Amino acid sequence: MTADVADLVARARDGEPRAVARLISLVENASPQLREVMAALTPYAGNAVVIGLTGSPGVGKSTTTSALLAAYRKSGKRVGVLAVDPSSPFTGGALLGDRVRMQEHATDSGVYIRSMGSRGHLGGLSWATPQAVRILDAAGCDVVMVETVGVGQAEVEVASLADTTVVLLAPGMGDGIQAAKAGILEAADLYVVNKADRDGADHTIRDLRGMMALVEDRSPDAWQPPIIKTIASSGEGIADLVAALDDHRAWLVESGTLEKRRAARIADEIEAIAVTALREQMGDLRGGTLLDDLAANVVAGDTDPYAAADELTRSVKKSP
Ligand SMILES: Nc1nc2c(ncn2[C@@H]2O[C@H](COP(=O)(O)OP(=O)(O)OP(=O)(O)O)[C@@H](O)[C@H]2O)c(=O)[nH]1
Ligand SMILES: [Mg+2]
Repeated sequence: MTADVADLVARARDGEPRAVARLISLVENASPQLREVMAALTPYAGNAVVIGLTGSPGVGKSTTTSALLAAYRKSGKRVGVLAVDPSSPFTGGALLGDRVRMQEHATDSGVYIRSMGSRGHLGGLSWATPQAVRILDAAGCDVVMVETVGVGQAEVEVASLADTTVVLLAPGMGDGIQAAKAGILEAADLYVVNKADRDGADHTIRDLRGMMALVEDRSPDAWQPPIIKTIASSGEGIADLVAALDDHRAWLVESGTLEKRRAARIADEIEAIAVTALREQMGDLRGGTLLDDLAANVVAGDTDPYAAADELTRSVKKSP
């Protein structure tokens, strides 16, 4: 079904939740109308503070997000939440727990909460997430939080979509530190050691400090990621987390890092859109048989993979 984009965009900018939901569905379904949506929305985006939260399954990302949401709502801010599951091909389902945990906010008109899976479409989450963030941003959210499960490369990518990336750990979850080793350490602007009511929180902090020392940037203007201890389920430490997020925001603006990060992020987004378009074109070439034909030629020894790739890219350039 085609949507009246101008009308949807106008209603979304008025803060109508159903219009916002509809626009995000266009992203999820990789609708051809997205081009028009993004052209209409981009002038109104760029005001929201985008916070990424990542960490191993069960560390308390949703509980923390929900607590932050409550804190931001108290100060009158409009808040969007995207719960992104890189491993889930479906929307909903796997993230039902999040819905329950965020239920208390469900009837608040200053809040949008949305779960997103990759649905296995081309480009995946690195393609879809920034567009969904832009919709929430243009719809007037002051803060957009993106929750992703820390399971691998995908969360590093999604984390890089945020202005500020929060990495959560919890005591007794050695794999949390393991995940930190796998590259997320460079992406972290803030650490949260959640479940501080459990034994071993201080041990986790010590381990983390050891890991951080290995990647520490000692230049005088560099940001030093703080470690915040929280009990998200009772709200303890959440005020400290809000303060640390504000500090990081101020540093981002003053150091000029915010602008640089945003430009880098948009470059990634443009690349993801272009690569997706190129892949689609390759798939469409000669009714989708060109790649198969080339592969057959390589198998038969008539050509080599490089020459075949050249032919493929030549064909893409030729197609409109
Ligand atoms: N004891 C304790 N439990 C907590 C705390 N924070 C969250 N929990 C509990 O830990 C469990 C997992 O919390 P979630 O917020 O769903 O964790 P998550 O990281 O979003 O989980 P996934 O999205 O499944 O990766 C829930 O049962 C929470 O109630 C805490 O500070 N202390
Ligand atoms: Mg969660």
